Amino acid sequence: MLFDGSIHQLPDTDPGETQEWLDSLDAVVEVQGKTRARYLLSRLLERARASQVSFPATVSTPYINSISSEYEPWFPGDEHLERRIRAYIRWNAAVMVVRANTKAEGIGGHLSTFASSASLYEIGFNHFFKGKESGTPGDHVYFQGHAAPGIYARAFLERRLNEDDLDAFRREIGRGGRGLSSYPHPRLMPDFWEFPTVSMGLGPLTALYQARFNRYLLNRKIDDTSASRVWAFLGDGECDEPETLGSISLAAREQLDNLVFVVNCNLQRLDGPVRGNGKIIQELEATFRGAGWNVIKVIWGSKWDELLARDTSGALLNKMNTTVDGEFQRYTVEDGNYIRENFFGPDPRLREMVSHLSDEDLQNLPRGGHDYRKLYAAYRAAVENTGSGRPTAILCKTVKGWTLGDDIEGRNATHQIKKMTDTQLKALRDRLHLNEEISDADLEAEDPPYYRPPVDSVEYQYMIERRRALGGAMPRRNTTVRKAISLPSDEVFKEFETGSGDQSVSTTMGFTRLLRNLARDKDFGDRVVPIIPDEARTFGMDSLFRELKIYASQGQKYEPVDHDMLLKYAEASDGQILEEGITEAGSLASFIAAGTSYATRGVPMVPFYTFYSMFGFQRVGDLIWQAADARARGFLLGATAGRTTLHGEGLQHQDGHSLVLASTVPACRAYDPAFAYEVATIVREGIKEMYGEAPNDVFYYLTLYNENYPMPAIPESTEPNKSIAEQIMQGLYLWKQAPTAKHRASILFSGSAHSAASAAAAELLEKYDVACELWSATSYKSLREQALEVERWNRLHPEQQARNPLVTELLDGGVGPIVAVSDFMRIVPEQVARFVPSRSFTPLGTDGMGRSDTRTALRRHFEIDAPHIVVAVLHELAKTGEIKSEIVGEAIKQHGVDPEMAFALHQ
Ligand SMILES: Cc1ncc(C[n+]2csc(CCOP(=O)(O)OP(=O)(O)O)c2C)c(N)n1
Ligand SMILES: [Mg+2]
Repeated sequence: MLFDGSIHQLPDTDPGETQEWLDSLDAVVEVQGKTRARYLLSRLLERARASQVSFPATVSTPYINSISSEYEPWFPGDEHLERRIRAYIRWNAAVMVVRANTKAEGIGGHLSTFASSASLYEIGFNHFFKGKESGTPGDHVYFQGHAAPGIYARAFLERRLNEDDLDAFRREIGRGGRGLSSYPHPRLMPDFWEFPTVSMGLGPLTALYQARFNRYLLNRKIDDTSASRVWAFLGDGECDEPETLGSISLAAREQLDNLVFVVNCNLQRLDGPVRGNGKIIQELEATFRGAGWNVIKVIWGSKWDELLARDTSGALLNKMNTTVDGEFQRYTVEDGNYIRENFFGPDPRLREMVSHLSDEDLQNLPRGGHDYRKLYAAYRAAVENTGSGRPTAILCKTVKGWTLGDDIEGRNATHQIKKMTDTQLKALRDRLHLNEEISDADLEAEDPPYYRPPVDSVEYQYMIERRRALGGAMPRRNTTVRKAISLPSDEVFKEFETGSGDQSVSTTMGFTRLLRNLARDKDFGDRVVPIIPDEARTFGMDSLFRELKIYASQGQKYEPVDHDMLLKYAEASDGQILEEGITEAGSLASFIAAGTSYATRGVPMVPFYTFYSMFGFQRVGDLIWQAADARARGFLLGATAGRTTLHGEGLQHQDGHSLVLASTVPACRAYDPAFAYEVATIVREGIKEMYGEAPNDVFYYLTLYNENYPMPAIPESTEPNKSIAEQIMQGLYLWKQAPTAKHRASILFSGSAHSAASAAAAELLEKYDVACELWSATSYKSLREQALEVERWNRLHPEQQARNPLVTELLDGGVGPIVAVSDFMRIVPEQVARFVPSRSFTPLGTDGMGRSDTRTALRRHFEIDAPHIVVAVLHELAKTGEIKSEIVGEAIKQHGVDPEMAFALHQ
């Protein structure tokens, strides 16, 4: 802040001159008042800035437009035509929601969000948003989710959609799945929507990181992104989400002047006012300016300019500054007389100021967000701000439900209104001046009609010409590759097949080595995007700093403390590693930007986001879901996985359930590898699946453990026509065949549980004459999905020979009990239990909250150590009478297992 004590610590080099300035100010305050004093100070600050006298920015300005009318640029559009086009779009957007809800009660949709933001979008469509038609990626526009009907309505006018399409709004099943999705969902409309936004806060966050990723691509000389601007449209209520504002300082730090936030400040959210007792625009201005953004406020429409020009006393400005949002909302629903009495009336100077205006005039004094000239000026300023190094936030004051009539506009319930009566529709038609296009008779029909001007109309020609000039219709998602990717050579993966000999290493170390190999690959290496949230040292990935360098848009302006060390903290403007700092949400946003680059930029990039397992799915699960919607490709690596393998950290760190959460994400392939060759195989095959000739829009989740053990070599396949690689990808393979013995059993292990499984197998053979085969279960999720598919096929093809799920095929014909053990909850292996009906299936896992202790103690506590596996196998054998129950009892005793110990399921 400007006004603090720090100035008194500096020497006053000319006290006389200082005193003169202060006296002048005192005189102005005394004689002409505070308003005049403020005015003079602001002019001085403006002059100082123009003379390059830098001083800390003030964080807030008065409650008026940032751009005064004399600085507004010439408006290059045809006002009349644009108003007509907006009217058509407004009409169709409302009608599609109304029709949807008449046809299917409760199907929902939103009228009032788009009604408040129609001009915000139309100024963009007609004058700013760059499309992709010329073969370039154009601008990246993040539409506010609840404004979707308006975006469809424009596409309808442009002939990209027809009436049937509009009638399929929110009807995403049927018509071969070609409905209009309720919100922007690339998953459901992959040729239309590019960016999912509807989970509040995630749109602005991902837009910000998209702008940052564009700079990353530019600085790394992978793609020239300089012509692409990122526009994010968001709600004022949405700004309460921590994700919305949480990263804005990054945008300023990274000098993202390629980023524009347009905040639709209709002063309302779903239930009521965003800041009834305050002023959301002022609050946001201070927040964004404080973070270093260029803020442009568009508060008042042109008709206010004349009033402000006559505000010599400052009374109007004062009234604007001191009226809270709750009151402003009230003025939108009351008549002109109420405004006269309550806004202007109490102060005789203001009452006099508007005495020449009728009540209707007062009611029609518009907010800035409905004034296309003001909006045009703001957007122009944002675009011209390129080069300043500052991102721009445009704060537009609008009315929620604008034009929708007295019952809807500005009402607290407006967000939820989905239906309009005939009378309301008639009023809307009149308000939009569509009487010629839509007759009373039209409105009496069962459904209100859509309307679009014919192809040879001037309106149609105008809007098409505008879009043509700007590079074609939007939004449009396209996956044409501009810069092809070459897959890594097999060499990269080879070394992992032979194992690590006697050397003990972890799968995390194996992965780090693999990542380095991938980044070194001659053709593929460039496309690798390692992402880490301040955890590289934990994972031993700091070894990559020096070789790959940490991305820092401004390079490294200092010599790091560890400059003379091998693992120095090396930053560079073309660095490859995105070291995000402590933000899992930001890291995931980078993952999404990199993982969708194949579509947004036509440049496939391969993100490897390595994070603290526990702070993945449960911390940023909604962003992972959004990644799935966005059709992101890439690898999520949950390091320090397992509730007992990560042992000293306690219950907030030890993850035994990410695989459960991963099983809820359809587009996620989840793996729990035990060995380095499994990790390498999954990454190799994953790259092929996601970036090969027929790419799939999925992403991979792999657990990585920090327990060191000798990595075995890849075993021989025991299946005649299937490689081990194929079997690893399918989720289960025979890792070690059973020896011969009296009894038989199968032990399934995943991840770090393999050592307990091997130890148990050895003991069972030696002491109890039980021969165990050992299976590595790399993905229960894959096994289950395949089984569900087969099960369904069988149900729907009752007259054909039933097929067997893979897991049934592999296990059901075996002999003896199955015990499945992992460092995750029991529900993970249980996903496939019912597909092995003829054998008993006992899952062992880490249900309950974590603890800090040694691995040995933890594995005993969670009952996943070798003795517990032995007991489980023996118990199942006893149940079938193969062995006596006393033998189980003895084993329990012998291993010091306390059968009466409380089961810590809820602890
Ligand atoms: C994370 C999340 N929480 C809640 C919602 C439900 N929701 C949808 S719109 C909305 C209100 C939006 O208000 P605002 O951001 O001001 O947008 P407006 O419609 O007013 O433009 C809410 C709470 C959501 N979509 N996402
Ligand atoms: Mg709002």
